[in-house]
Amino acid sequence: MTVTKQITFPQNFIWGAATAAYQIEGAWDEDGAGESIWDRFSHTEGKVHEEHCGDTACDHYHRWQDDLDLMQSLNLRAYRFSIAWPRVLPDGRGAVNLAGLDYYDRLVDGLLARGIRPFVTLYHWDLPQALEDTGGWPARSTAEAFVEYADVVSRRLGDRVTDWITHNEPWCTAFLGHMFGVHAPGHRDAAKTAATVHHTLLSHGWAVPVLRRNSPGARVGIVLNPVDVTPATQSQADLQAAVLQDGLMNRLFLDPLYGRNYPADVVAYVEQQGATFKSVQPGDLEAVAAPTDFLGINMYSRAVVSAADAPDGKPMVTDKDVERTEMGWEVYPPALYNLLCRLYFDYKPASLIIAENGASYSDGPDETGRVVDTRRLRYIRDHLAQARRAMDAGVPLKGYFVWSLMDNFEWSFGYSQRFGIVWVDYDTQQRIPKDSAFWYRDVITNNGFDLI
Ligand code: IFM
Repeated sequence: MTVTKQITFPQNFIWGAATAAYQIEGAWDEDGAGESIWDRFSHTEGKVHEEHCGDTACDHYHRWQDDLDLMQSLNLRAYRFSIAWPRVLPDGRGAVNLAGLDYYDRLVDGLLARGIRPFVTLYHWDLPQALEDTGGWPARSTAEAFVEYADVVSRRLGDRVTDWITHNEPWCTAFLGHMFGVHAPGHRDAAKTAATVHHTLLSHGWAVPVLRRNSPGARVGIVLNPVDVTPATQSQADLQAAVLQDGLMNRLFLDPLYGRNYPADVVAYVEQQGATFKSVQPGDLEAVAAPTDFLGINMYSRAVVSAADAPDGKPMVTDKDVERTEMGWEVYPPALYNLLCRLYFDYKPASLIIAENGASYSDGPDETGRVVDTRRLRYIRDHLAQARRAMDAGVPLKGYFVWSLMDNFEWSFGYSQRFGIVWVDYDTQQRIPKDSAFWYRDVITNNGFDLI
């Protein structure tokens, strides 16, 4: 006998999908846009899979109206997108490119006209190259420039946007971009990494009151990529490695954001690597800990840590025979429950949203044109069940955004990884909703689903 369990969500639960500017927009140099560090990085030989770049991506910059219609047909209640800083401020600060602002203005109006709530991310990794040239995130002046940018954008959109996200995954900005060199701007430097951690968080804290002033009554938060860390064994060495990993990926960001200063063990580790947190000035930590309305988390997998692995903060699995997505990431839905409970009961954010969750599988159209992506559907379903479990345990989870609305440019992996619930044919720019999209549409309609 098959046992069916009904999973239902509160009436006002926010059902959404997420994207980011560089990953979908294309039109990288149109209408006065400035160069971003991702333009420079992807145009540099050897940085991205098969020299792919975001020059055209999903051509969303030109096709946004059709894409908004598609979102509406999928019954999405919210859409999380990011603003390309160099489109608005081509030099990073100073002269505003009105054409860039107008574009996002139209996008917001288009969403609202379709009953879709915009969640705006200000920084999803596409720093203006001009700011990189004056020191990038390791320089305090970039944090100051971010506040000017937040001011310009929120003055224009703040009367209609009610949900603001300052940064997406500052861990990636700092570590992938400045320590491991696999993301723009491609540095491998511990000192730059530490300074980037601080300046991204500082820019967040400084921007919060600006967003509140320009967008009265709006909700403001940050999105992190915290990880559920598990030691591979109960050995002392593995336990210690797991504590450090948790420190580097989680506490290094969460502790200062929630008023606890940078964690001493991580600071000591960073100093062993020859870097310091000397960029912290009096008053900074108070600014970083500005109260927010929600904490957004992006969750894909977990980290099983052993002392034998370098403590580099990358989600990893031991060589167990586990189910993985095509990114090689372990599929482990209970990690979402663990993470949500840990974050809420340890840090007590005012509320939480799952700002990204999803999976890379390359299933494409069959001979009838249908995209049967059963593994993605199951992945989303099982994670939603864990999210509901965390809500039952008392976690104030307010929304869920699937990553991603459509297949797109997956950073150093180029177009080789497909996370979308909508298939994109990059030659024709045709969009085909996958089975997971239709399933998700029905989840939204019913505010839940049957778990068989
Ligand atoms: O595509 C990215 C996104 O830009 C940030 N979070 C993780 C996703 C999948 O790697």
